[in-house]
Amino acid sequence: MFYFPNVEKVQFEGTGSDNPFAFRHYNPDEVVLGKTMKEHLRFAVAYWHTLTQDGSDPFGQATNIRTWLADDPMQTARNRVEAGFEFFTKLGVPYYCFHDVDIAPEGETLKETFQNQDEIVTLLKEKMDETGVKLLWNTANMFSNPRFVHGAASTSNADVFAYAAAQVKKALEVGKELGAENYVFWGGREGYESLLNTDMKLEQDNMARFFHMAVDYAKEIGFDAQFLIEPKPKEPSKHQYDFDAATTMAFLQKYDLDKYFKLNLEANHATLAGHTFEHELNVARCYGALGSIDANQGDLLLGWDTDEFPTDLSAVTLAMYQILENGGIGRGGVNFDAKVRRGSFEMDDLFLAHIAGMDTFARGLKAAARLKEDGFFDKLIADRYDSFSTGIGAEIVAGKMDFHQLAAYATNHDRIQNKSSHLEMVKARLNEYLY
Ligand code: XUL
Ligand code: CO
Repeated sequence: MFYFPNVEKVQFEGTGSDNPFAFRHYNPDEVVLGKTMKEHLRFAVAYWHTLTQDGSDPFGQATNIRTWLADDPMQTARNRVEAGFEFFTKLGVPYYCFHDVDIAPEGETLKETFQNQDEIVTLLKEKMDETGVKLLWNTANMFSNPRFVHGAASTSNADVFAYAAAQVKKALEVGKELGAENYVFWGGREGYESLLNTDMKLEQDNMARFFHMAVDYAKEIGFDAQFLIEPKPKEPSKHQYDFDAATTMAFLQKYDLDKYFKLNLEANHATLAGHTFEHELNVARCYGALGSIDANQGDLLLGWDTDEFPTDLSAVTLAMYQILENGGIGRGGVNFDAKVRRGSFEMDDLFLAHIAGMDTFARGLKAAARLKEDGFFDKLIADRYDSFSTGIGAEIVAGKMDFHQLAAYATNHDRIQNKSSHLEMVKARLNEYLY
C-alpha cells in the first residue's frame, strides 16, 4: 500500500519544469566546490513535524489529513514507519531524525514505554537496511509529559532526574542500535519561570552532572555519535539555560564538557534570541563547535517559534556560507525542523514544503559557493582589517605590544582616520549573488 500515491520519486527537472513535485534547483549529483549537493547538504526529515504533529494549535484542533492514523496508537506508529520511509525515499533524503516519543506512544509504565519503542525500532531498522536511509540524530523528549513540569535534568524533583536519565540511557541504546551519527539534547524544560523559587546553581550543576553521565554511558556501550546541544531562548521556559550559542559554550566550558559536545543550531531559535542564524553559526565556528543545523525560519512579526520551512534565500545563503567556511557540516546535516502551516493540511503538502526547503538550500549553496569563489567576503574583510596586517597592527596581533608601547605610539598618532564601510553598496552587491 502507498501513502503518497500522487507522488513518484521526486526528480531534478530544472527551472524549465512546472511539475510541482520536481526539484528546480536541488540536483543531488551536481558538483559544487568539489562535492555533490547531496554530500554538502545531508538533508534530514524531522519525524515529529512530518509524521507526528497534527496541525492543532492553542486555539484549534487538528487539521492535518494523515491516512496513517489508526484507532490503536501502536498501529498508528507502525503505519508511520511505512509512510515515513515511503516519504524519505520518494523525496530522496539520506537522513531522518526523531524523539523517542515521536516513533512510539508512551505506555502506562516506563517498562511498557520501552517495549513500545523496541517494537518500532525493529521496524525502523528493517526499513533503514532496505532503503539505505540513515539516522542523522535521535533524542529524548523530556518536555511534553506533565512529569517534566519543573524540568528534566534541571528539575527540582530527584525522581524526575532519575526518570530522565532512564529515558536518555534508552535513547542512547536506540541511537547505537540504529547507527545514529549524532545525539541531540534540546533542553525544552531546562530553564526556569521565576528566581523566587529557583536554585540556579544547583540546577545548572545537575544538568552538567547529567551530561557527564550521558557521555560516560555512551562510551560504556560504544556509541560513538557526536553529542550536540541545541540552544534556544525563551520558549517554553522564560529563562532557558541554553539561551544561545555563546551561553551554551560558556556552560560547556565551565563544566569541562566542551570536548564532548558541539552545537545543533536552529534558524528560528537564533532569531528568537535576537540574533541572525549566521551569527549563531559564526559563534559556533569560533569555538570549533558547529555540529549540525535545524533548518527552518521564523516570522519576525510573531514572537514565537513558528518552525516554517526555509524559503528566505538571503538568510539561507548566509548560513550556507558559514557552513562552507567551516569546511562543511561534518557528521551533521540539514534537518528540516519545520512544519507545514496549519492551512497546508493535505498529505502532498509535506512534499511541496520539503521541496521548497531543499530547493532554497540548493540555491543558497550555489550562491554561497559563488561568494566564496569570488572571495567576496574575504576581500571585504581583508580590506577592512588591513591595519592589523602591517605596522603597529601586525605587532598587536603578534602579541608583541603592551600598554606602555601603545600609549607611546598613540601619542604620536592621535589624528585618527577611519575608512567608510560602504555597507549599503555591499548589501546591493550581495543581492547580485542571490537573484
Ligand atoms: C524545539 C526544537 C526541538 C529540537 C529537538 O524548538 O527545535 O524539536 O530540535 O528536541
Ligand atoms: Co530543533
